[in-house]
Amino acid sequence: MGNCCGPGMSPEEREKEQRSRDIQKQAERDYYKGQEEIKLLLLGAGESGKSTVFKQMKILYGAGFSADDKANFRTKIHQNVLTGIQALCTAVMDLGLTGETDDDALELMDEILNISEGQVDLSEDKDIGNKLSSLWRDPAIQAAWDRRSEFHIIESHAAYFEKMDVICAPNYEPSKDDILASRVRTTGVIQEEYMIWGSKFVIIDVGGQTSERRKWVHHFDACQAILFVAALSEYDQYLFEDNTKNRMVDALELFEKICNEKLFKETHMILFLNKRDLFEQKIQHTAISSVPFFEDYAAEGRPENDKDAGMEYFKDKFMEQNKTKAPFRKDVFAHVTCATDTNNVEHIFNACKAIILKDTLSASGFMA
Ligand SMILES: Nc1nc2c(ncn2[C@@H]2O[C@H](COP(=O)(O)OP(=O)(O)OP(=O)(O)O)[C@@H](O)[C@H]2O)c(=O)[nH]1
Ligand SMILES: [Mg+2]
Repeated sequence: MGNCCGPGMSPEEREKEQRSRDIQKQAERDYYKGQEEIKLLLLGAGESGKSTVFKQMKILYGAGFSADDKANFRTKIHQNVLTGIQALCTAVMDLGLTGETDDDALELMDEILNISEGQVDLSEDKDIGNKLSSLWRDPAIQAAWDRRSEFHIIESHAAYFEKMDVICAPNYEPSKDDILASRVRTTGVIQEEYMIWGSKFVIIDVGGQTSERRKWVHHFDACQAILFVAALSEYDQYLFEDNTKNRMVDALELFEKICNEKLFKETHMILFLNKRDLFEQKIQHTAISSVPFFEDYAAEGRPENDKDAGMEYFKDKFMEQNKTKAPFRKDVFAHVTCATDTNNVEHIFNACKAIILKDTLSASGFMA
């Protein structure tokens, strides 16, 4: 847009121009308010962080978590802790790590493996916190943790394992961070409505595991933007539902399908390269080029263990999946995110405001 209030204008012209701009701004504000609804669809593979972004929307734009929500999350967190430690105990056996510890610890692992999912009120047994903490510090369990890319475990749950005494205490009430770290696989579709930037938003969360993906198509129409979430940190991990499929390769293939999908020709594509915090930790000890599929990382002389070079490499890989061509060339707006960090999500979401609203504005004639 040119400078409309240029030096050659008379004071009257300048005033008229200013008035016209004010009217346009007000109309834009009214337009946002009158907007029927803006649909945002969260897509991405299982465990990429979609529901975590969805929870952040509730924190940022909704009522937050009620006492009932917290009680539910408490049960989920207990399940997460138990499942996580049980996965580590099983890995000690499967990976032949029993020699790293003593008989007492092995007996304790047996005891923990025998707790069934129904018995998950960990706060009922006052010793359980100590038992789980001592197992977490056990050398065989730590050796299994170091090899966690070889079995399924939620990496961010190390934060729970570090504070087992708090989580297993009788009056434990999960904090906001504990709730954001919890993991419940989404099945089906969940949606919530919020007023954001003066407009009604409908945010839709779906399950990302392969069996869930066929349900997505029912929500493909009439969404203004897609937030595609991909976990940067999962370059050395395999799918929960198929332990032969590398998670990053799966995410790239999925993004290729979504980005080039004809139904999304007019839909804005926002890419969240998520789990930045876990990626930054992992890249210090797991070279990207050491993972089959990503050997080309080293080919162009990129520095190993360099988080910025690593992020750029994966970002380029996602961008290469965009095969759309002019005049329908799609812009993909990529952001590196940490979905468990409320400030980060708020900041990035605000940065997406213009993109999300641009379509509706241009349809109304406010933007070229
Ligand atoms: N450390 C860390 N953990 C994250 C981040 N984003 C998500 N997580 C955790 O990763 C796990 C999986 O996240 P979800 O939001 O449940 O993943 P999802 O994409 O909804 O998975 P499905 O429902 O199976 O499709 C949860 O335990 C989250 O707390 C992140 O940026 N950093
Ligand atoms: Mg989910």
